[in-house]
Amino acid sequence: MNTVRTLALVGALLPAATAAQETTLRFVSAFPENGLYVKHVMPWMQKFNAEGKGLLQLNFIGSSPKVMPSFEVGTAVKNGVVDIALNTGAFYTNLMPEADALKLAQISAAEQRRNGAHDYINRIWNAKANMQYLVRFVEHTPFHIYLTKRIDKPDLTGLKLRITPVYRDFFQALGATLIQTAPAEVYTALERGVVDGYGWPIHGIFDLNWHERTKFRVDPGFYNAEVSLVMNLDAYRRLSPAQREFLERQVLALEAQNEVWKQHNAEEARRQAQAGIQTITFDAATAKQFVERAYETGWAGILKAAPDTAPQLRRLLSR
Ligand code: 173
Repeated sequence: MNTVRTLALVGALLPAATAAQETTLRFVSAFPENGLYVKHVMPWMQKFNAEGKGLLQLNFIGSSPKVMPSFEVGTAVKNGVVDIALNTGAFYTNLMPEADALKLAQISAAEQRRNGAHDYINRIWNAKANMQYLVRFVEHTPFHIYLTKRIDKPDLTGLKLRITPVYRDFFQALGATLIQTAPAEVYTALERGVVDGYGWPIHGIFDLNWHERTKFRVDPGFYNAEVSLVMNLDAYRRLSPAQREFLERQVLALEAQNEVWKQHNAEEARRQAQAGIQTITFDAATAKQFVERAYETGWAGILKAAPDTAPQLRRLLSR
């Protein structure tokens, strides 16, 4: 082939080769669209897409329950139906019991990168769920028990509580009757009196109007709410080094914002008080036992379901 023809050929191929370098990833949220997690991630996604032109783009397909049920998003990531999901481990325990262990972390996401927890999580997530665990963007956030009826000690006997796997072992130990629902079904369950309360983080109860049906919050909170971005492992491995480096930089920038939850959570607690939600508190010794019981029952559940990995996870995630 002569030089002129070779150059013409290279010229013809170049635009196509450049265009092929841009990859678009399908992004789904397992939490509702009008909720605070999607709102938190949207500005980040816009910046991602602005800076990633020609390299990597996120295409927001939508959220649960509209696009698919919350508890099916994990499987969609595993199978590659979705490339990236905004999700929490409690919604994909069907793939592996370890998914729900991240709520038990007592060290920050940044510390988890430093002490090897993040890499260990990825070993499990890669092997068992065909997922790359990209970034935890919610932390510093306790869960609470919210009730329509008053209790005066940590005893849920005779009460029906809405749960996800997050709360199952703890609420069961406290004597509750358990009813699992996705976030989208909590309001109706409260409205119809199907439940007397629910587990949920300190923030976000106004997003779907649950405050209208909530009379009490039990203090103290327990655990550490986890919401993360997870990616289909095949899609992750298909990325070029430049795309991976860009993605890594973007997710670290998202993680670097995690301190905002501290302030936000304090504001949400004030807003709950203003909405007339009363706090139920215990004496100091009872409160301490309550939180210890939460961790004991939580780890017992993970240890039983995943005896090979739970001890190491516990060492890496505990203080
Ligand atoms: O739906 C839930 O109560 C739940 O499991 C969860 C997990 C993390 C953040 C918010 C809710």
